[in-house]
Amino acid sequence: MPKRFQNYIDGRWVDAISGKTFENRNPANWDEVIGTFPLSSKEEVDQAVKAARRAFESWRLVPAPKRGDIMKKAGDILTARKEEIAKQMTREMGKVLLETRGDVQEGIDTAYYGASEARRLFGHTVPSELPNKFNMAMRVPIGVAAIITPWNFPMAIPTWKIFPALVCGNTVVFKPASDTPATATTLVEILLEAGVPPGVINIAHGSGREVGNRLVEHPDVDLVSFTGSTMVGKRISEVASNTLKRVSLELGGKNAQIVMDDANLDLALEGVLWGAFGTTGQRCTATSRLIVHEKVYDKFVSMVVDHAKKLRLGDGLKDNVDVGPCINEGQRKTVDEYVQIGKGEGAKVLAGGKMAVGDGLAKGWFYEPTVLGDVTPQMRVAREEIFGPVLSVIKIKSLEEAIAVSNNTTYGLSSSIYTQDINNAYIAIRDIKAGITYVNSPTIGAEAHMPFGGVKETGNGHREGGWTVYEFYTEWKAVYVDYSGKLQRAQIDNAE
Ligand code: UN1
Repeated sequence: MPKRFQNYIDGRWVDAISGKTFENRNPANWDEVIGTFPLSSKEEVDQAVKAARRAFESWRLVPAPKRGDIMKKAGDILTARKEEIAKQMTREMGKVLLETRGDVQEGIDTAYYGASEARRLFGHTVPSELPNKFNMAMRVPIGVAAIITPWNFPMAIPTWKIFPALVCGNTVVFKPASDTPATATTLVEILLEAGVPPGVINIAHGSGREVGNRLVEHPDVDLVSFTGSTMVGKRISEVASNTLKRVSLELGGKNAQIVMDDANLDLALEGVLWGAFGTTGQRCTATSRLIVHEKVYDKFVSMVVDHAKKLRLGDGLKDNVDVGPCINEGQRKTVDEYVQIGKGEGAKVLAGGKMAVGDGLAKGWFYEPTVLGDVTPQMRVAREEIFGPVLSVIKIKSLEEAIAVSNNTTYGLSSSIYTQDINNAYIAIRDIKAGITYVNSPTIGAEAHMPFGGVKETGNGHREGGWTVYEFYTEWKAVYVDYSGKLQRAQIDNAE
């Protein structure tokens, strides 16, 4: 019998009110059921929001450093359980063990960063324009945060959102992706073990249409943090505007790695393989385009193709595997559709280009690591997010053209340039329109204590990670303390 998981609402582990469940299966072996999960409805969301609202009144009064101590403890538990969680995550969503360990590590880093930020949460003191008066601006908690997360970083992304939300004194209703509900449940268990009080964290499993939508429209939810597609992000933004919620959106990407004629090609090769095919290309930061200078194009593209063909597909729990499956049937289909669209537009399939079959692959959603050559910037495979193991290669003649091509997308999350010329590097840093630019490293690999997010249709201006996310989860309160003992009128009593 597969394990039966539950929601955690108002301090209790419970089934869906309807009793309905959904299954979660291993994408590398669809015969393997990870567990069954409650298929929640609006009622569960309403209960969770009510509990979170009630809990907010006491949680906001817990000193921030004490809340930080709980995050520290959560980090310690994650550290102790790292290997076990990584294995569960690989079974649940397919990426290789090396990467799921990294995913847990990102959660650990986020926990320890949060614990330290809890002792800062700096405000400002500002001189008053009047005598015997003290001005300060301080951060205050906001209320109930709805946290809606994707499946590609089942531990890291929820921690990016939930830890700072809690450190800042907000309470949480968590709606994880239906493809990774087990890892999400583990995170909630860890937070409870670390000392998060009942009601402060709630988890409701189910569909975006039902659970996610209700959270976004709910009048008593103050904050929504969402990572996912641009299409869904726009819809969330629209719905949330009816109740004037603060919304943080982390959306799609079409990230490019530029390789200049002076680049160290061996280094650039390692970078592009890791960036394009790590997590089976299913990162919002994945390298989806490779922009190569014409002088090294033939040489570098053949290096990439040779190595892409050698990548070993399989169950990510096995040692000799480089690339896991796509997350589900729909995603693999989308990948294949894009490859067909690319071919139709005139791109050449240089490696991969089809669903992978063979030993140990028959029951998983595997797709061969794919390199598309002769891609032009106008093609859909050069502009649209694919979210799979597909790399579109574009030839350019100059740095200026490389940057223009890199910018030729509605997205702006991550970017990369390989060059040994410091002038090229700084021009790229200045002119690439993206939230993140790497020099001589791939488009993936953001660190937990740096701002994470993008421009254009990648987001709505907020950042996750680092000190920046603490802006999102707090509100500023301006405080004036007049100790003059008389009425002092700003703008009037200090006039000449
Ligand atoms: C994502 O794909 O949504 O920089 C997050 C990276 C990881 C985070 C990716 N640290 O690729």
